[in-house]
Amino acid sequence: MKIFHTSDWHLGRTLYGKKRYIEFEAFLNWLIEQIELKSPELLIIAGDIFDNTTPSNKAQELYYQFLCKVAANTSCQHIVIIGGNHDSPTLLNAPKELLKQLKIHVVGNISPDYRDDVLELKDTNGITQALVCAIPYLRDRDIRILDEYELAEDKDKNFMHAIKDYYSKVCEHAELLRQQLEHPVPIIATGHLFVTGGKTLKDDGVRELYVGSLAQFGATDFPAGIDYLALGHLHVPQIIASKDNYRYSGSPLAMGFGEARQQKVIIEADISVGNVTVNEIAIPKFQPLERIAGNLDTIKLALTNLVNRNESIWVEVDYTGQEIVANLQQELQAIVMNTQVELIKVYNSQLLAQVLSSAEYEGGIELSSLNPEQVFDKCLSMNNIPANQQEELKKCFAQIMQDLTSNDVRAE
Ligand SMILES: [Mn+2]
Repeated sequence: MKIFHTSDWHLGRTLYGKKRYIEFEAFLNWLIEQIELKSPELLIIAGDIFDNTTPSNKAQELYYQFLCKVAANTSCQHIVIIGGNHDSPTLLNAPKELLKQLKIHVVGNISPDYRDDVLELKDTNGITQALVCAIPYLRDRDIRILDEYELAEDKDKNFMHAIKDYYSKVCEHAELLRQQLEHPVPIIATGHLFVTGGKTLKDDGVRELYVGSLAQFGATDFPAGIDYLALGHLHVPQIIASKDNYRYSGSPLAMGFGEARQQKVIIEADISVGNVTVNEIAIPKFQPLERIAGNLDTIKLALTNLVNRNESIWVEVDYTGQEIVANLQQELQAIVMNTQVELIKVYNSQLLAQVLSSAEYEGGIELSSLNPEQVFDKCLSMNNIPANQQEELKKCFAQIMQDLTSNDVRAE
């Protein structure tokens, strides 16, 4: 069976407030072309379809238009979609039954009976082609009965055990189904989680899954018998533990300037029982991003070179020079004015460092230059919170931040 594996679309994500719908649309159109060209029978989208739990109508429109085009106009017979940590499980699941009619299988969160999360995919003649273990991002409350007396140090460990158990029992059920079939078919598993040893890049937009967690999920914790493992969550495409058939496809778009130069891909895999051939298909860069760092002269020169390329480029500048340049933004803006180069973000590290180290804000710094953690740190020091309490408070803050972004606010 030939499949396409992609993940982490983050539809609706912005770059410092700049909307990126043109890029998302270009990617989806490109993906449809690839599906027409290579004719996969199955497309897997391994979570983080949307960037947040309340995606805009525009983001949803892109998603449904894409699904409709693939179902109606291509030979791709099945689409499997799982929820990621950024997704609202109930939002993904709302049209589940309707999409099922188009052979689009959505698993936003786990089913009441885990056996239902093993999908038996059939061809047009009704012959089973593959079994797919579709395991969305697992939240603690989904897979465990929470015990309020549980010790904090046991929590991580018990939760991680529950995740491993869940993967085991779903895959065991798939194995059982496989043995009952007349012809052996491949087992494909898809999940959204962090596997120990996975690569991330600074600024790639991957949100920590479990705050302060020491418990880990390793490559050897996946049950045996999986012919291909399609993972989502990490945004850098990669192979897990040197196993060519265990992969993260990574995100289709660079999520931040830090990964602007990284080649994004989708995975094409030909899967039969015990045998997989894998190929990465490079995704074009729909919007060139560039990151420039250095002193004023370096930045001005680099910026001029970008202007001379005469194409649309979005730029992030990080001024790291020694002297304080108060009107940096204006000086750089003068270079790119009336050109195709757009300054998306200018970091003035010197000015920032000065402001962060002084006791009071004296203006000149934008709040958007700071992340919430930096603001919280600043708050701790301004209020003279003793060092021995800071650690615990920072942990609580991180937990609150995570709850704010991962709660399924419209679930009822
Ligand atoms: Mn993601």
